[in-house]
Amino acid sequence: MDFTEKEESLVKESYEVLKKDLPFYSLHFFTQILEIAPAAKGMFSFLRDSEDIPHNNPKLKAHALKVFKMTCEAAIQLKEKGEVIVSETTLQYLGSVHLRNGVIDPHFEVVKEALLRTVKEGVGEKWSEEMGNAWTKAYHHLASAIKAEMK
Ligand code: HEM
Ligand code: ISQ
Repeated sequence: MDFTEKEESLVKESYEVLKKDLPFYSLHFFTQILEIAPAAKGMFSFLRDSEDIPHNNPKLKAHALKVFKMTCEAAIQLKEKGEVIVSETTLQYLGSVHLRNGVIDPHFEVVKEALLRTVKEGVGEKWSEEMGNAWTKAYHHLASAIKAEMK
C-alpha cells in the first residue's frame, strides 16, 4: 500500500479543520448521510424519535468525531506501516454495534460519500482530488476491517 507523506498530511490538515467546529461538521456529516440515504434515519437512536436532526446532540457529536478521528488515524497508519490495525476489542465492539443497528455493506459507501462531502465543505478552496483520494483510501481500510468483523 503506497500511502504517501503528502496524502497523510492532506488528511491530517483537513481533520484539524473538522475538529475545530464539531457542532457544525458533525451535523453536516449526518445531514449528508440522510440526504444520500433517508432510510438510514431509523437506525440511529438519537434520531428515531425526532422530526429533525437534533442540533448540538452530544452523542451525534461524539460519534461523528470518532469517525473523523479513526479515519485520520487510519491514514497515519497507512503511511507508517502500510496497513491499518484496529484493536480487536474496538473491532468487536464496532462490529456488534453496527450489526445490531442493521448496518449492511452498501451503507459504508453512503458514509464514505458523506464524509468526503463534509471534508470538502470544511476545507473549501483547499479541496483537491488528491485529498479526496487520500480520505477514500484511509476510510476504505478502516471500513474493511469493520465489515470483516461483521461477517
Ligand atoms: C455507531 C463508527 C460506519 C451506522 C457508531 C459508533 C462509532 C461508529 C464510533 C458509536 C459506537 C458507540 O459508542 O455506541 C463508525 C465508523 C464507520 C462507521 C468508523 C466506518 C468506517 C457506519 C455505517 C453506518 C453506521 C456505514 C450505516 C449508515 C451507525 C449506527 C450506530 C453507529 C446506526 C449506532 C448509533 C446509535 O444509535 O447510538 N459508529 N461507523 N456506521 N454507527 Fe457507525
Ligand atoms: C456513526 N457511524 C457512522 C457515521 C456516523 C455519523 C454521525 C454520527 C454517528 C455515526
